[in-house]
Amino acid sequence: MSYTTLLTDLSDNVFTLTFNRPEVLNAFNDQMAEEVQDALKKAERDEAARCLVLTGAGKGFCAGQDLGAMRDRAAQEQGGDISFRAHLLKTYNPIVSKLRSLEKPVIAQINGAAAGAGLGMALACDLRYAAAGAKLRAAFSGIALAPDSAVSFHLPRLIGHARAYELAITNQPIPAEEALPLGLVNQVFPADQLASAVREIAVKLAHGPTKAFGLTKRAMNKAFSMNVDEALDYEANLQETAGRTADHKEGVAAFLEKRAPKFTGK
Ligand code: LHQ
Repeated sequence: MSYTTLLTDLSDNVFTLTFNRPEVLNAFNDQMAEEVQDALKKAERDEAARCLVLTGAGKGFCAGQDLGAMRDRAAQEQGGDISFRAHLLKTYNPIVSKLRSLEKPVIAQINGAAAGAGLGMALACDLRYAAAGAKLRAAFSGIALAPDSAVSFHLPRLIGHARAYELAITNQPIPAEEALPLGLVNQVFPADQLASAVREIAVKLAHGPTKAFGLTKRAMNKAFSMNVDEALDYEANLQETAGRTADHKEGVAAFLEKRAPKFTGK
């Protein structure tokens, strides 16, 4: 599949997916939703892709649903109604689900506004690095909608119920500098240094023990729905798998030989 709404790149074991509809701050139309799903499947399958970076072309990260495209589609539908449920099941839900289940580190490089489903994409990533001045905004209540794209799931887990609910219903924009102490982003960089700083982090992660990183993600995905004994048992199972990887053997050997490990992701 060749893409018209995305740019993709695989180099140094980092798979970069750039939303590329800058004229609408990379808002999603149906084509982009389909292409993102395809690209994520490729990144998941490709063993050379050991870390993913999601970012946006131009001055935005992603402004969520393209509201103009939605209006145009509604005008074409009989009666003017679109099933939002059907739309979500076909577009954002599989993307968010894949971002969470994909067992490689996924970074959101938030270069500019992240709103609505675009905020959902950023929150579904494992790590968030933002440009100073980039704004995060729930946006849903601005058009009288409730959160989707797992914003209602991730936001309270990241910042607690009261703040999450407040951001959702007030629709107040959160600049990256304020998002940092809230725990919404991991780090903020000057806008002109964001790409190179994220690249450095991503390349480092892409040369790490990919299987162990993936198992760590699997464990933490489950952690909130288990009690401590279940978590201990689950960890023991995952450690059985991690302990059998070539990277584990290499890590121990490197430690004992007092040298840096060379992880291959196997
Ligand atoms: C846009 C958009 C956009 C089209 C900026 N669409 N053009 C929705 C519907 C149904 C079912 C299920 O799910 C969903 C999920 C959702 O995502 S709902 C939330 C949809 N998103 C929004 O409501 C966000 C709307 N955008 C904004 O609030 C602002 O644009 C933000 C805060 C993102 C950025 O503000 P600014 O930096 O001031 O940029 P801007 O507003 O000037 O936008 C720049 C251009 O991008 C502008 O076009 P123009 O031709 O005037 O330059 C905007 O119209 C266009 N744009 N977002 N979502």
